[in-house]
Amino acid sequence: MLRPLPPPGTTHVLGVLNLTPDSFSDGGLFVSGAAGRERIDADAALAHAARLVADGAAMLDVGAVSTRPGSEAPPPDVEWARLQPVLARLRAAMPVPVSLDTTRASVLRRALDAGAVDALNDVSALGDDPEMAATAAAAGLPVILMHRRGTPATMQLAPRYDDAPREVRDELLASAARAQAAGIARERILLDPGLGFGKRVEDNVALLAALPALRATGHRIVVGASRKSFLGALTGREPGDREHATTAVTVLAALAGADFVRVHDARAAADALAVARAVRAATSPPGGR
Ligand code: PMM
Repeated sequence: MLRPLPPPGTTHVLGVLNLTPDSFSDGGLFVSGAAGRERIDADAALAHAARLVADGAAMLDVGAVSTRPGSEAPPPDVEWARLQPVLARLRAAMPVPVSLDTTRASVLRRALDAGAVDALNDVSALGDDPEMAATAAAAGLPVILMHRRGTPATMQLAPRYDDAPREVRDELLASAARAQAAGIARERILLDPGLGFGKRVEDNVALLAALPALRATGHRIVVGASRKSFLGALTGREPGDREHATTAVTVLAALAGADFVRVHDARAAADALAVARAVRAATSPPGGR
């Protein structure tokens, strides 16, 4: 049985659990050792997930492939070998829905067989694997379609947009139409502008400014800015020191009506959202007082 996503109408924390040796801000916490002989510290990963939930994550996003600019994906068997020791235990131990951050249908199928996933988070918007849309549709999964130009290996080489918000929205809507044609119900399709994925600093900023237009598509929205390099460019801070900048994006996303913020530090986000929610609730509707 799939667990339903947290309800619409407010912004939720989507807590990140990266089972990777090489993610840019939290790689190597739970996966260590040489390729082919990796060691997964499942207990530490579970403890981290429990802390994310205790800190306010309403959903967990688990991934085992780094999408860091310039990175190459490992084979699907390596991806699954990282997920397998953690995923089913995690799903059983945690009271929240779990999304799987993968672009491979074979990996999603194994996770579904393990009864360990409630949603798909696909950073290729179902584009990398021709079997992904049908696999997600058959399972009735909600899907997060994230916008990306190019692949992680190439995406930051020369990103260029004339009008990033319009182009990203149009490309996401085209992805959503393909997902619907494959049998995924419209209300199960969430859109994510893919901050940092083939975008310049100014594109990321413009995309944040234009979140209300993405929300106006009627799809639920996910925003992932946590510790990303555009925040480093704006603040001069290293990845481990971008939490305040991340929190600023959390507030901006909440005020723009985003449904999820995908973050590494659930506590900072949950606190910021509590304040943003209270202020939104106290804001008079147009024509009101
Ligand atoms: N960012 C990363 C990975 N997966 N998924 C979605 N939907 N949105 C994102 O912005 C996103 C993602 C890269 O960040 P990480 O390496 O810290 O997980």
